[in-house]
Amino acid sequence: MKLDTKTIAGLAEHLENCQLEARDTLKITEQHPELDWDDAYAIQDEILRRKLARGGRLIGVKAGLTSHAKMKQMGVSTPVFGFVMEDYLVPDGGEVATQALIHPKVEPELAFILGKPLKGPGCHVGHVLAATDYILPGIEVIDSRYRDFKFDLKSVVADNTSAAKFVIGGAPASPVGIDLSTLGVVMEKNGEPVAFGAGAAVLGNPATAVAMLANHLGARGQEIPAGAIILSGGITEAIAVAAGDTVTLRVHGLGSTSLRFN
Ligand code: 0L1
Ligand code: MG
Repeated sequence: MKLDTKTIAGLAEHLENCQLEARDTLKITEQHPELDWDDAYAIQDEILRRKLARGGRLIGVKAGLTSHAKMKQMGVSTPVFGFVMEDYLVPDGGEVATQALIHPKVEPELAFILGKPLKGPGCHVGHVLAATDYILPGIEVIDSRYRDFKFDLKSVVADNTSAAKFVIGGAPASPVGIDLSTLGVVMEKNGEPVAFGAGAAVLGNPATAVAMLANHLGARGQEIPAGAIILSGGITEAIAVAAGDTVTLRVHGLGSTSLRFN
């Protein structure tokens, strides 16, 4: 690690305040070009610690930048991992206060709900399918705290991978027997299809992203507990939204979920 504990705590406080006050900032590597991967995840961990200390509840984890479309959109080449809190979850068909966000975008994802804990290293797709109770359509609302979404990967990790809100819903189904690679998704904004794809866009199979996430946490001595919600990453590029927009995600055989920005 290149940063000391005080600097990590200060950067976590700064980034979390930007989230809580819906204001943007320059990427933190401008001030701290020496910041390394361990520093970036330590800042993310400190943001989580702050939320838990205030009574927040951790309900899941997420993989980001898992599709080639998304990697190309952001000019990066590796996935990143973050967490989601209970107050990020929007009821299916519910509303998101746009004013509480900086510049939200939406991503069509698959959510995995674990029936059993998942732990790396050595986690693979078979383990993910065996541990998953059910999968559901999920829309992630990302809201980078960095001005104009201009960042590098380490700054994004420190900023908890732009996590802000998400909705899940539709018809839960066991992933066993479903070909997740050919699972088709259509995301609509105000009734118009704006993004299409299939599960294969996420590293060939969204369960691969979940296995990578379990291995990432396993390398840090952590497991994903039973009951956790896992967002496996955007299947298409992210789509910008504004107040008044309604977004619906339809996934073949798994129904639909939606939210509205007020
Ligand atoms: O969930 C995601 O793929 C977001 C990763 C962070 C990058 C971004 O803000 O687009
Ligand atoms: Mg995402």
